[in-house]
Amino acid sequence: MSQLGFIENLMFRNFSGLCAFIFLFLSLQVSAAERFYDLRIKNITANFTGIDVKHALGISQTWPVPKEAAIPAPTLRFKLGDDAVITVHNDTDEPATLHWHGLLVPYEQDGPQFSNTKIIAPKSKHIFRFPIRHTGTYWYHSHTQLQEQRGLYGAIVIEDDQPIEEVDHDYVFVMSDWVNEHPMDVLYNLKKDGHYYGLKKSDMKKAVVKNYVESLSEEEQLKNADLLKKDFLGTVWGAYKNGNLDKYLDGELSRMGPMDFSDVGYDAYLINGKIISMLKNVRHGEKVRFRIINASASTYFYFNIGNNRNFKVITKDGMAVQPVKVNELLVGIAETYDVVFEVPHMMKKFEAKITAQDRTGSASLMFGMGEMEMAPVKIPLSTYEMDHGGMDHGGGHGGGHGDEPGDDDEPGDDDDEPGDDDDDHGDHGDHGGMDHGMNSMGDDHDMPIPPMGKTKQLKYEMLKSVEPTNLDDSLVRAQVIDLELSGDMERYTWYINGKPFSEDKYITIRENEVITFRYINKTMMHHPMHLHGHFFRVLNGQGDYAPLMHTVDVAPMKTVTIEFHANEPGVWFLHCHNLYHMKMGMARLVKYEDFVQTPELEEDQKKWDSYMTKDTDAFWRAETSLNTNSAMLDVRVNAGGYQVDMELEVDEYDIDNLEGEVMFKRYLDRFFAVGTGVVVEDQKVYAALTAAYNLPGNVEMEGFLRNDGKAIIRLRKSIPLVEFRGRPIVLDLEPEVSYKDQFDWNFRTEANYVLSRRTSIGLNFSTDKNGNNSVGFGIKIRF
Ligand SMILES: [Cu+2]
Repeated sequence: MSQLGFIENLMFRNFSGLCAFIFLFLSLQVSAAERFYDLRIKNITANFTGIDVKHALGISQTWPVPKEAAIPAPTLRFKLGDDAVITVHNDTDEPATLHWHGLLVPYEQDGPQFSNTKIIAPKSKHIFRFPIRHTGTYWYHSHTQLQEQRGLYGAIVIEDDQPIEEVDHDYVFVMSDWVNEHPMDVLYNLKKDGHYYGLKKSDMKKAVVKNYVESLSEEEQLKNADLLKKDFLGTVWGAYKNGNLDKYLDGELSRMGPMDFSDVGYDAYLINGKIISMLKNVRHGEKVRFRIINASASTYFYFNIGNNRNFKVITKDGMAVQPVKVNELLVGIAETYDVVFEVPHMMKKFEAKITAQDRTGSASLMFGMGEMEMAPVKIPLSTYEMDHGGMDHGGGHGGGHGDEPGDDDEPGDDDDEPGDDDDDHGDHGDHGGMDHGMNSMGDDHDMPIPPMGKTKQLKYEMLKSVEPTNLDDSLVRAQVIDLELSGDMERYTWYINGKPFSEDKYITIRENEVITFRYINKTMMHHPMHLHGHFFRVLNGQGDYAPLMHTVDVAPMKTVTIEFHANEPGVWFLHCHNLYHMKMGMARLVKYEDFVQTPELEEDQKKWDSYMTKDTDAFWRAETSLNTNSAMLDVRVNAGGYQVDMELEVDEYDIDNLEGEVMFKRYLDRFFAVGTGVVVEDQKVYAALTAAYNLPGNVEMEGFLRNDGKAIIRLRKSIPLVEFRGRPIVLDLEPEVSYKDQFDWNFRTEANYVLSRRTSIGLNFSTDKNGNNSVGFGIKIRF
């Protein structure tokens, strides 16, 4: 429907529409700077992978131009100095919110429920009004539940005051991740086991490798046959084969264990809502600007054009930076970059490609004409495999800490002569394997064929603001606030300074001071830390020209320092923009001292709080095994720092042999829990105290003290030994010693072959001090 048609529709078919039109017309007369949007949050059916997904959410636009609800939501465009007036109708039957990510807005217009803006109740609406104070590329998304993962996100473009660079085409480039399961189920699965998606991800990585190898010539296929044997399950044998046994042991010693770059096994990655799409009307020799927005819920993306062609980065998080030429970006969740490049004068079609950082998949946008020049395939890495030459992964950012191996001294960095702006591709064009998107500069490398050619990835250190960003020296500097980021994959809880959001909500700051946050990442994952309502300086070694950001990537095991002038009184969210991390605790509210929140919000919270998922919610999991010699049942119910563990075992299927315990525990920190409960043994029930501690080496130690004076200490260790046909064989060891009048011991071990998330088959063996041995086999089922 054309805009005129829409107005006609409003005027003649709908009286209230007519009134709205007259009102809008009048208000446009009053202030030409008011820019109206009328948006409707709707339930939609999405289908990205051949499966209809009914729980998707989209946004339709009824003003200024009607648009159907889709993923992503409509792009909102403004000019500097505009007054944005955005009416958001919630047509669904669940509460919703929208947050304007990166925009400086008054406190109560920011969006998040309970802290800033009232919930947009089902079948109601909310009008947002705020002045547009700066230019750039931003986005908006739901800040309620996991709606963002269901599709509630879209771009915001605020036109340049004066064009940063004249281009022929200016496109938004919204990247996102998609999972067919309901995101709440995804979260439940992760709460059962942080590595829940390990098998799915391994299968996806194997598929990427297989497709890649099959695309090669027969000769190359033979050379690369080893790729097909890669182990993506993090087994000890796999680590040994890759020469990474030390990293496996380090991970175990530090009790972190393996972490992939993303916790979720996604079904699709999207550019503007498409896995593969084509940009029409882009001609050779024309200049293109992509406004890259990472709107994904938990995926960092590599961005490449063609066979590692250069492009210029001109903004980060909407703020202009001194142009820097690179050929790869690693875009953190919720970050935005504007890049500019010229379509080379050659009869080729180019692939702009985004690859998920965990390398489970990609999405492509083609442009140009002629033979295809694809972007290099990023071969998935084994769990403990480091990138060869530090070329394209791992700690890509790490603001101010450029100590990544091979960061800046790779071959290929220096072939980027200044002044080759208009012909910045020649130096990559003469490498072989172009047909397969390969850049086989592998002669001097010991890898079979490097999966990537020369990459020059953007590092934060390269970002330099156009204008000085230094803060007035006369301002009072508050004490540096350390924010340590950590997580627990066992109970899937994420912490700042060892506490989830529920246990420590506020960081209080004083107006007009300079606030410094030092993010210390103690995990093997990246955390994109976003602060609402402010731009902060990232201290990356650029002095007065430190770049301004609203979201900063904190790379694994790295420290990043930011500072800002506290001049936006209010209460503002500070959180990891990995949606699942935020929801499970990695969040705070930055509160200006003496700032009083509107009482309305408290009322709102009373009304809607029970609807919201929290890091203290209860999640359960269960496992049962039926063996020839025994049966077992384990149930765990976890709610924040509280946990109930029930473990029962019946030997020889004789109820007289029932053994086990039910324990109620309180976690005092990530590794240590104390509790009380009952122990069953020899047809008697005892009261008991318990203490559980996760020892370095990821050995679980549990002690029990029974009311009859018996003391028991049990150790548990699980070792993924080896992969067989894409599935792991896991060895469990469980020695136990006890004392009452005399020492006693028993030992149990199992080897299980994991068939699926649900089932394993295995052998077990147990023995004790009295020489009672038992061997059995059976099946294990997880719920
Ligand atoms: Cu995070």
